[in-house]
Amino acid sequence: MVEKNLGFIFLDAAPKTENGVLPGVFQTQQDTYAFRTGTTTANVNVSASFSGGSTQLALFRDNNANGRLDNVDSFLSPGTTGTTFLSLNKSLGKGNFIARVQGISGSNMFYTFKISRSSPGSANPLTTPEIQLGTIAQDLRRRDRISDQDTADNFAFTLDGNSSLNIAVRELGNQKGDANIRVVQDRNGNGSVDQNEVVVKGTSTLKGNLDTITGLRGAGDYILQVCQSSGNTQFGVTFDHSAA
Ligand SMILES: [Ca+2]
Ligand SMILES: [Ca+2]
Ligand SMILES: [Ca+2]
Ligand SMILES: [Ca+2]
Repeated sequence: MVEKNLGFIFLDAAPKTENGVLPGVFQTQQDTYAFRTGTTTANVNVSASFSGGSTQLALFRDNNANGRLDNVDSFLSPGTTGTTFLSLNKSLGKGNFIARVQGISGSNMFYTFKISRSSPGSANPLTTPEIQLGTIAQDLRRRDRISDQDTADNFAFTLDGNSSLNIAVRELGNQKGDANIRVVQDRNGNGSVDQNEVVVKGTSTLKGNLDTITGLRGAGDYILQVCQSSGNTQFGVTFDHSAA
């Protein structure tokens, strides 16, 4: 078990990366990463990428600010479970926090942990493939939501060389929240969005409840990022496929 203190996470700095390994002993193993945040309420994005196993990522408030997970600390729901890609996207004010990485497997579980803190309204700097859509070869619809508890959603998809895609994200319901969208490619496979990896940013309508990207083409792996600009909202995504 590793207890690491990452210190202060600076606003809009490059994501911090830690490589870890949980021993494969058929018992739940865990590492913890403590961090501090400043007065600006900002989007904190945390991810853990494993090669397999049964894994979990959870966030706690470090109430006694000692950098260690103990009984007085409080769980900040929800945690995420999975096998390969785990992520949390939360709006957090000033405080002391701990991210806990857990896993259980018969063999050693190597993982990469990432954390970033970005200004409200800015896009998610991490490329974790949270929602995996596979190759898009026909029209596709999805619904999801963004809120202070989940400030960003990453939709991972693949296009072949004969496809063209129009993407529309519409805020649903009472429209009290606003989202912004962009498509990125993690070309160097490091799990974050580097300078030359933004493919296209979405265009917003004047009224602001519809964001669109048109004529996306070119064979490759992409990620549509739907990010909170303000408030909480449900949204619908339409992937409109046509032959290029
Ligand atoms: Ca503590
Ligand atoms: Ca969501
Ligand atoms: Ca998310
Ligand atoms: Ca990258």
